Amino acid sequence: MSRVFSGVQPTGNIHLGNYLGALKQFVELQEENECLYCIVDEHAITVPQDPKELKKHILDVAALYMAVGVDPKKSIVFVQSQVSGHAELGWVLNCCANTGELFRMTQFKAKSAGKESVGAGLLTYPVLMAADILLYDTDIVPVGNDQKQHIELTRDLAIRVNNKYGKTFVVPDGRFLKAGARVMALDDPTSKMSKSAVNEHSRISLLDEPSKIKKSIMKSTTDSEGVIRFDIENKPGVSNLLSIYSALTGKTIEALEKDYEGHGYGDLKKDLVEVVVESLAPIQEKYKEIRESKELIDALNDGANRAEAIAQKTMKRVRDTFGLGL
Ligand code: AQP
Repeated sequence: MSRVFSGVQPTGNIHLGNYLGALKQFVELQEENECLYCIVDEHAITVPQDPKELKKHILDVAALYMAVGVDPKKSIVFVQSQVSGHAELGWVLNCCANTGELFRMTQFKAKSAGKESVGAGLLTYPVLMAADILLYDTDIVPVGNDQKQHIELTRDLAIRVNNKYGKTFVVPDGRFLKAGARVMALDDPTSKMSKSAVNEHSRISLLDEPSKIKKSIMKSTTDSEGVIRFDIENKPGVSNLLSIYSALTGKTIEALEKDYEGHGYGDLKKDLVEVVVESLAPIQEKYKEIRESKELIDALNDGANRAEAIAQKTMKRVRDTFGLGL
């Protein structure tokens, strides 16, 4: 049995990219592995957050995990800040990371672009992510493609410590899906779909109403060729719509290209609206039930206790490795 760890930031409602890139894997993996799924609230504060909204979003994301099928009886579902080992190991690993490698992270470059000054947490975010993963002796990290560089850094840090001090950390592997690993923004298919993008029509959130889903998909950027075929380089918009369609229905891209031979983009978009609305309806129904239930907080507290027990063992080993404490 492998140990699996992943997390999502409570920075807004989970969108199709988060779902297809990460959450779908969470559900698959929990059947045959020991899984820890975290709501990474300490990552969220690397950019300013409204405290009341953040607290609400933590529960929203937890309820969405469960609504898509993460079962808190099978998996450990918990909130990052309830286990102090994340911040503690984050500090230890900060002392092992080089500033040069952190400045090279593309996510840091993107989120700090054009700003005169940003919080130091934005720079060291990938180190905290490494701590999240290494704290649980994780073997597998199911994530979207955008996290590849951060997983590489996690592996580098683990190997660096193991080489210098002797085996301390398990070196994890990222797990990326073929379909859905990188869902692009609907208004700009050259950027990834993101919770924090200003244009709400750039994404489809799992809780969007059918009318909003329709508007976002019908407005989505395509091209002027008028032929429905998959070609990321020259037709990123149409390719993105085909990828979403394929990931939600299980139909291959080739089969979709055949189905839509001779059809216009309007037909593809209309059908995709139906596919998305139908796929999200059962998730939305379950979400409402779970979000209002008392069991949600009980499940998260129980998850935090179970995660804490694993984290304490790792932190004892880490303190011994680095000669910290008595
Ligand atoms: N567009 C995407 N396509 C596929 N996977 C994606 N993920 C994020 N965007 C896409 C995956 O979702 C998981 C959780 O991501 P996160 O919330 O921790 O952080 P993020 O990658 O920064 O996501 P967002 O939506 O872009 O949030 P903001 O806007 O707040 O930064 C990860 O596994 C990620 O790979």
